[in-house]
Amino acid sequence: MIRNNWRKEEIQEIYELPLLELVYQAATVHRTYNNTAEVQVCTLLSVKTGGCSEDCSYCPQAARYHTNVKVHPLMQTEEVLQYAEKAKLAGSTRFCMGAAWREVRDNRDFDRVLDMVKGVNAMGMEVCCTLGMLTESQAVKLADAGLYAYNHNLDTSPEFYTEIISTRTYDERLNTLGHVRRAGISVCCGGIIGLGETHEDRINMLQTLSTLPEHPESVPINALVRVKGTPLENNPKVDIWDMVRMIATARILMPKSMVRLSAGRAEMSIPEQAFCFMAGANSIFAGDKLLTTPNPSFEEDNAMFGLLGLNAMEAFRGAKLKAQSLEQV
Ligand code: SAM
Ligand code: DTB
Ligand code: SF4
Repeated sequence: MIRNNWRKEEIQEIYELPLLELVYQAATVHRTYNNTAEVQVCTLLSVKTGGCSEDCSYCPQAARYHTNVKVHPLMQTEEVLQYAEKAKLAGSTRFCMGAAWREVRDNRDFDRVLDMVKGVNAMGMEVCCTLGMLTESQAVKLADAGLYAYNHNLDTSPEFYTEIISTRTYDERLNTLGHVRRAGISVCCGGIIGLGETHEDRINMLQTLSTLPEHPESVPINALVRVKGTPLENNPKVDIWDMVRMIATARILMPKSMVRLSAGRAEMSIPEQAFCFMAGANSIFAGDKLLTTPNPSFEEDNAMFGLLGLNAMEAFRGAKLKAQSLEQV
């Protein structure tokens, strides 16, 4: 049963289960609702890099921190489509374009992003964007251009959020998510662990996600990538068991969502990643770069998939399953 009324105490009870019992329960939910051999393969491209006005303390692209990220204005459409083609040939079915913007403005850059969306959509890939805050009419324009999904993370709990970001509010994030949902775009929304939050903050973030009117179709769980020059550069490395616990709890709360083992894989061994798949992760970012930081290569991931008996999920699988379940109602 899909529930949107999870209480904090119930989530805490799941989150605090002995680790192997938690993984067992999550794996059971996973095989009840999903094909456990299938993993969605997404590729990210930073189409506008660095120079961002925000103060997100984890982010290497914020202009105010002195990181090694080179500022790059919005890429040309042709070049982006070449990257998308390469990602498709390497087996990706979702292509996600990221821009270091606070919000979308109605200008020529946005028109160019709409062209990119049309181009990637025409290649038969699921096209996703993460461009910051959106108005309702911008969400509709993206949907009309063929945008399949929009990524906008809550990042952490409502309570801890102000410790991490001061230049925008949690409610603004939730408003954008509402605009995306109402425009009929698939919602991709998750968070980061390792920011210095407590277990309670993680539980509260999971509660916010799992009590949205509809669960996000994708829930990325990122381990903080500690980038030199950001305020969080000296945070301790995320413990693998914390990642497993987070993924397993997300899987139990949101049985049908794609739970994405997102940032942080470059610092994880294959056995560690295998544990995350066991705990219900069924999506990854592939390709040797996330937005600005390293990630395992396509070759390494293909070898891992071979070893673990995993297959890349076909494109539009989520949409097809949703249509089928609506037919059955
Ligand atoms: N500027 C837009 C925004 O903030 O919505 C889109 C791009 S932003 C880089 C997308 C997401 O990447 C953030 O919300 C955050 O969850 C994640 N992210 C950024 N830097 C990260 C890091 N160092 N480690 C892990 N995740 C990170
Ligand atoms: C998400 O949840 N993680 C991705 C994607 N959505 C946009 C971004 C991770 C960024 C990691 C730091 C970087 O490479 O700059
Ligand atoms: Fe800018 Fe997004 Fe990075 Fe925040 S997370 S600084 S909004 S690019």
